[in-house]
Amino acid sequence: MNNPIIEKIEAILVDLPTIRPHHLSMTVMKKQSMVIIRLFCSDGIEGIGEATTIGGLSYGEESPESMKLNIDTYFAPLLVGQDATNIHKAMFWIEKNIKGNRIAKSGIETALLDAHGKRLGVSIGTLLGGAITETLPVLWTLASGNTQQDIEEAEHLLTIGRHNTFKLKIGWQAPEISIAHVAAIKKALGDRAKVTVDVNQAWDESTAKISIAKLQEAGIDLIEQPIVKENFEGLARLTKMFTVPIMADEALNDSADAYKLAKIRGGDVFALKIGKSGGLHNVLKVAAIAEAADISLYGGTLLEGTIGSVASAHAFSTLKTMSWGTELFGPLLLTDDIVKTKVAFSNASMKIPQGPGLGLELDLEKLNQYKRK
Ligand code: MUC
Ligand code: MG
Repeated sequence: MNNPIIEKIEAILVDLPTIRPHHLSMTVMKKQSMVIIRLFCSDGIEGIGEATTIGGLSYGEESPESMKLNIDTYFAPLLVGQDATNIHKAMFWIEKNIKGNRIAKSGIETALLDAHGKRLGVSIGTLLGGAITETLPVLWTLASGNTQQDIEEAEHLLTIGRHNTFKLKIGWQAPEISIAHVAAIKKALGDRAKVTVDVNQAWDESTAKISIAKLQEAGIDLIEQPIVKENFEGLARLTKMFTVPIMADEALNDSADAYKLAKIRGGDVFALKIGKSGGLHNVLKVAAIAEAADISLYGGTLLEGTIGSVASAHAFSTLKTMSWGTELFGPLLLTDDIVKTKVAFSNASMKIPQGPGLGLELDLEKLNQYKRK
């Protein structure tokens, strides 16, 4: 009997409003734009995936619009007619013919895995070799742009028990203002919460040296990507200089980056993201290099909605230890969703859906409502 083939791929631009403006060093988000992928197979099975970045072209080289265009023009013709059950072969074919475009590749691989999981009646975690956990710790990012509002937001989330770790997005103001903001929040929350910061590459190395010393003094738990992504040696120098752990985010994409960074210990922690690495299998290769180098793991996000966040969660659930937890809170930053069953977040963690594939079902009415017209 012949295996089912991929018959059609649709890439749909979806814009969902955020619950409040989200301030990062490179942009202020008032909505999230995602590319939702529908992959139809000849056995009647549909797989779904998500390709999402942050702030148009402000985070990286792929924009939502370029991802849709490239999926329609290049990915789909390569995939239509291919065996829908052989994910490695389909991704190998894509890799051979398409350079870069890692976020789009991740969305496509997610849709292939979702379809195959549905076909076999198993979750993506099972397809990847088996999940070690069905829940993952999830922090919340405070980024309203206002210190007092951030404190109130954190207090509320601590009271309802939804989160106990907060990441602050800094670097969009002068370093002294950023540090005062962080110190005020840490002082208000005290030992009741862990506080981490993400500078998103905003400082040069000498500013980072001065500023991280002050953040360490203020009791901050983790410093994420303080300097430009290309400065690997700088990350290594900062890692050596401070007790507070330094995390590589934008510097780390695929396993080649992981290898180079691990060799010079450019970070105590690696931020894993399926989009940065070009998919779920690739992110696990990055994790393997980190594990071999005794570098800790953190489950990162590109602020994906539910589909991308759950895909990430399935990959992360197969890892032995995620010492720094995850930031898969993307769905909670959005006012609405395009899946029927929302993911449950409580006790500072998320419950990973265990149904076949991703364990999610698209809400076609909502998809149509938020689809870019
Ligand atoms: C990033 O750079 O880590 C993660 C949380 C958040 O608010 O933004 C992201 C991206
Ligand atoms: Mg980051």
